Amino acid sequence: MRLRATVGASTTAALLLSPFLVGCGGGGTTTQVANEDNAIRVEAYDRQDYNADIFEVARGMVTFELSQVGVQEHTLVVEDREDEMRLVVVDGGTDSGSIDLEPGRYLLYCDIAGHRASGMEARLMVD
Ligand SMILES: [Cu+2]
Repeated sequence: MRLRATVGASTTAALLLSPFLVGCGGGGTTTQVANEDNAIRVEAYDRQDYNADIFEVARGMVTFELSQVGVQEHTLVVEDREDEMRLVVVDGGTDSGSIDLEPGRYLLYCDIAGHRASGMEARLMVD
């Protein structure tokens, strides 16, 4: 919300950028799609959110590449499949792992205490 406090020319920039400010009260969802190798990039932010609301991948082996943007430790797990993959990022690092998924709808979330409750989850669509 800091952008809204700016005035003048900056206001125009804020309005232009607003579709990309996920979780900033503006509505709209963002989607991240896997690449041709069925690998998908996920960024974890200090505001306890990921870089998209919906992640789309293809069935079969899916590779998640988690990177930390900020300083807070974050994780990435698939709900009900937590014992198969748990990615952890600290100190600006990255982590990656793969999981075999059938078509369906899943939930991704961060299992650090309190983070999911703060909204650190996203939908995972497997086609
Ligand atoms: Cu987290």
